[in-house]
Amino acid sequence: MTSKPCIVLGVPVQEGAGRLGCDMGPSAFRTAGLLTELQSLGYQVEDRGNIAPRPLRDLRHPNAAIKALPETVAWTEAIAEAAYRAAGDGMPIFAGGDHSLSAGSMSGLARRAAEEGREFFVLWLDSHPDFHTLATTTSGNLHGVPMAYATGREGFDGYFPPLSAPIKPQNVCMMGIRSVDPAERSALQGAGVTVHDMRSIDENGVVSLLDAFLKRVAAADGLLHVSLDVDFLDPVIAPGVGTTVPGGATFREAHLIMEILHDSGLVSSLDLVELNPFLDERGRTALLMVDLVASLMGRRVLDRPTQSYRYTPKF
Ligand code: Z70
Ligand code: MN
Ligand code: MN
Ligand code: MN
Repeated sequence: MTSKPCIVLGVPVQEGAGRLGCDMGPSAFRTAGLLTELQSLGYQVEDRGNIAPRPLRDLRHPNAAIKALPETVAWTEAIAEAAYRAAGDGMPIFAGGDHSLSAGSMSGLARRAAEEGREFFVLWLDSHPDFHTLATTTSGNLHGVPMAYATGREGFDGYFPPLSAPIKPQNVCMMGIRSVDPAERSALQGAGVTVHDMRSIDENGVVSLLDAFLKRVAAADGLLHVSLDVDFLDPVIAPGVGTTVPGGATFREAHLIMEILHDSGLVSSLDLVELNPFLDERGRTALLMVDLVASLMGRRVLDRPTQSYRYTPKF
């Protein structure tokens, strides 16, 4: 994977979700052992503490449904800058915080990748595509817009920070999708994003779908950002999230994805988002998320790599 240090950044943003509680996410990840797990896997770990938002500006948008636009913009500015800096120092791990944080993480990381002349890819593990623009969101919860913003869809100019390096939709692979609003569905049609819904996972299995994407990342010698929303997982195993959607990834599918990602050696950054400790049961969702990070970073049951790759990782 990487011998660079892991840089943990807490992002206690909650204004993008429809309810309170994600601000406790960074604490819950630390309490669940995020740092010690990484250290015990042999990584050097730097905890940069929690990011704070920039000062608020007065911003209004014609879509009256939108909630907390000044707050989300203030967070995005701060997160993007921290992401850009951290990507130069090691492997950034963003411990959220709601999914609006990915507007900042992806834009800052993509800017760094572009400066380094590297192609930037995203594996989006979520029940939602989060592909609304400011004009199309009906809930007004801005955790529903980060992918549209980071890929340079229209309508963010004058509100969100200008994008220096929009992510190519062709470089985005979504898995676990099962809750899509009508405007997102039509925007995804022909956008170029690879979307694997749960039906596709059931029909094909996670291994072949992930393999096909990782081959493309490897062929481009790309950087791979993984954005893991708690609601990717089935709510039976991960209840600590505000938007539970039935029919999610199983414990075994999620760990297998993480193990394959580890063996690929391609992952360069990670978002952990939407954990709501107020809704969790005795920390089990936080603990599961930390266990998944451990699998992603190289923990394995037996000392053998997963057997599935047909692409050639570039170590
Ligand atoms: C819905 C909306 C969403 C995350 C829920 C849900 C969006 N499409 N995103 N949880 N991470 O309200 O726009
Ligand atoms: Mn999401
Ligand atoms: Mn989601
Ligand atoms: Mn365990």
